[in-house]
Amino acid sequence: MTEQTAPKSPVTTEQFTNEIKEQLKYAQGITVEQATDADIYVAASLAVRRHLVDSWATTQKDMVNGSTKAVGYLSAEFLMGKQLRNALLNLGMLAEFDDAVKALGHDPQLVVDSEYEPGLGNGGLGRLAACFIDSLASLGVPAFGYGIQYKYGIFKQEFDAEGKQVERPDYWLANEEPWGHIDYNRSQKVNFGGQVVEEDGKKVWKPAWSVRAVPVDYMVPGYKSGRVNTLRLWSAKSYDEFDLLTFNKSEYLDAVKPQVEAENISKILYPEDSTPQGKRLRLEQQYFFVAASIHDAIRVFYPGQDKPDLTTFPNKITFQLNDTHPVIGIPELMRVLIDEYGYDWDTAWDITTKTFNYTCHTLLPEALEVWPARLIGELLPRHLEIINEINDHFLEELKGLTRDKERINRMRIVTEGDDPQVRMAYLATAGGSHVNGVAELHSQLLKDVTLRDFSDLFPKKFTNVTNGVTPRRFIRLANPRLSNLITEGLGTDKWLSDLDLLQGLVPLADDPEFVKKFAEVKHANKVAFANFAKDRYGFEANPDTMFNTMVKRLHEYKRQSLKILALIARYAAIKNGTINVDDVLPRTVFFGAKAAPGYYMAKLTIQLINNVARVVNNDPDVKGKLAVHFPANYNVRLAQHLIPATELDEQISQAGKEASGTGNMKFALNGALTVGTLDGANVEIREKVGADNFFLFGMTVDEVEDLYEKGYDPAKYYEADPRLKMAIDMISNGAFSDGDRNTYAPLVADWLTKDYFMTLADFTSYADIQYEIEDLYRDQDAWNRKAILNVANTGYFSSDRSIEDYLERIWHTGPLA
Ligand code: Z16
Repeated sequence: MTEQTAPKSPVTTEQFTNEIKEQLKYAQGITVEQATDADIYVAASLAVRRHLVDSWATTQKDMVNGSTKAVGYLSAEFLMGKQLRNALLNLGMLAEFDDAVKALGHDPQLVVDSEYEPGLGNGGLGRLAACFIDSLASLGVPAFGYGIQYKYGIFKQEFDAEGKQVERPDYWLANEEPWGHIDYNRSQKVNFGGQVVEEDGKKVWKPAWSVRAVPVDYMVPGYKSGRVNTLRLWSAKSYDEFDLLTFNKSEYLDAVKPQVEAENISKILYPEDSTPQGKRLRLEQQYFFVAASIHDAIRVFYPGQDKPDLTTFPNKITFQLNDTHPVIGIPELMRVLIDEYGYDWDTAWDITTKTFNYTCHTLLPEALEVWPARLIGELLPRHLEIINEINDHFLEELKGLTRDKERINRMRIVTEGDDPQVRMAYLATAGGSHVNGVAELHSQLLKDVTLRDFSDLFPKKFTNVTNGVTPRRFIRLANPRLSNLITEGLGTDKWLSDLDLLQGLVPLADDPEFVKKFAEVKHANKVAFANFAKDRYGFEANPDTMFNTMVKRLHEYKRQSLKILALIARYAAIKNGTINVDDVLPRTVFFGAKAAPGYYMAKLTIQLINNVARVVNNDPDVKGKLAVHFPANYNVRLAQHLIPATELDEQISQAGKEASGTGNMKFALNGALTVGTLDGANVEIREKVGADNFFLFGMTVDEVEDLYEKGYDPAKYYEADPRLKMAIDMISNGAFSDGDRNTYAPLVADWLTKDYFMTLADFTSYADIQYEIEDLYRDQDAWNRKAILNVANTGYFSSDRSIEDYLERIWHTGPLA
């Protein structure tokens, strides 16, 4: 007997069918006969939403009235993915939905597919925020996600005839969007520009223009908690009043321009993953959503109070700063407390530092935001004053802690010189209670390298919280076959809210019956993906080959180039007979990756991958042995289809560069084996699954460091491994550019002379481990045993566990009573 603890549907199929009909009729004015799949989608979504509102209201009420501190997760990105099936799962209505939709004459899958995926994030950081708010709600912790409702999400990727990336606007709000609730009556005014003047000895900010921040609320249902939290995304609207303008009215058109352009603030998501561009509009976005959120929290927690006692603010809510993007919130809260509520500096600082905590998501120095003080001064003159004052106070504090003047100078929040810069990571570290990295190795490197001076002087501030992913979306919804098998194997479905229970599968890895079922599930997922790919992208993938996947943003440090070089080497070896065709393990390689539109090398790498795919897939010599597919526009939906079908996952960044990775967790939990370096969360995944069940290769962080110190010469590696030489020469000779030798010359030149991320140095060990991988794969039982052990031992990587760690180490709060 299997214990089913999943939520029970609040409606029968008949009731839900009627609710959909009602929505169609009264909200949309459409008859059942006229309704398209998209109409049914809207109607069903609105009907489902109604089943959440009571819990939503109670959660809000309990949050405000109770004594449990709430969490405010401040994030410029929330990469939510589609909403409908997630809401159905949490309500226990998946089956009722399917049956109701069928009763209305529609295909449930097509109805679900009508939802346009909200892509309000770039990659890992945005998806992590989405997993975290899912877990907060599922654990019953009162929380707000605070962010921006961009009108245009991450661009839609297409490939042109030459295989180059083309970006198309993602106008996701062009169609009816039933999930967001616009609440005009809870809007906030956000000011910009102007000057600071002194009035009665007090600093008064006279802004030049302002924008109206209108909240769009998304319900965030918890799994089995009965709680529904809020994701509040701010949308910018202009005011029709110009009374704040301090301009000369004769220059009316010039003067109103900023006002007219106000709505631009929430127009578009910046498509840079970990390489900020330092653009004015981006700072406007950051301040816009953070200022609105802070004011909103004060409104929510001190309803109707003119003179609230804000010394209690840190007991009401704790703000988590997701990367440096929302760090302007620190001087904003200081400004609010001092200028608007009349607190003295020390009291304001005490409240502020108790309220904020900062998560760092990177090790790349160029990813840590640094804003020119001049720009901050133009947009937020009062904030610049406060930042300078924070800097002064901080330097004073440091003098009490160390006599090392150089160290104090290195730690300046605002740099010296005629073009001073504000280091947002330093501001966040000084202005909050805790700083955390996102995997053990990353947190260690933060302490030892990136924020070394800070951790030496404030060791207690630093902690680690290893990332996680939600098992609801990434196992249950993405992989129902495996979910059913897990439930059958464990005799309960409780694992969905207590992922450590997966441990119970360990003995089943040695049960031939279970291994067989597991193999069947994986194969069925491969077949399903092949059908999906054929239908959606028009390519044929053979499910009887190994499915090998590398999906993530395109970045040099992630080393898609290592994968493509090894693949070309293998292709060449088959063609020139270095390996016997009969000894080649048939493999299908999938890539998915978007490049930042201005990232030249990344875009060239995309072009190369597409052209390698074109050449390999059309070469009869390797037919049935090697195929390469690069479906465009990798997004959450494609992830949900591809991850469950994957057998071998690639996590091959240069050691010390990937802060954590979260794809690695999703793959392991779905029964893929990983080939990876000792980087980010790979280290912990390998520890949990056991070294025997992980394909480790490449240099360690220390080895990378040593080689760098010694002086790295990539050309040496090119000469030393004939496989590598062959691969690079083929690219140079135009094998993937119709004979043109120039197309990839910049890539080749970079590899041979710079190779900043040491792709060439790791090539040999990467190419060598492929033999091990293929030998194991030939023994399907042995492979599947290891794959099961990956599933069984990675329950730790549930975002529920991450949130529990945040609660214990940083937030010091918990579920509502
Ligand atoms: C991002 O997605 C990440 C870091 C960053 O500074 C900016 C963005 Cl947009 C990623 C990291 O690269 C990745 O290693 C990590 O797993 C993810 O954030 C979530 O922590």
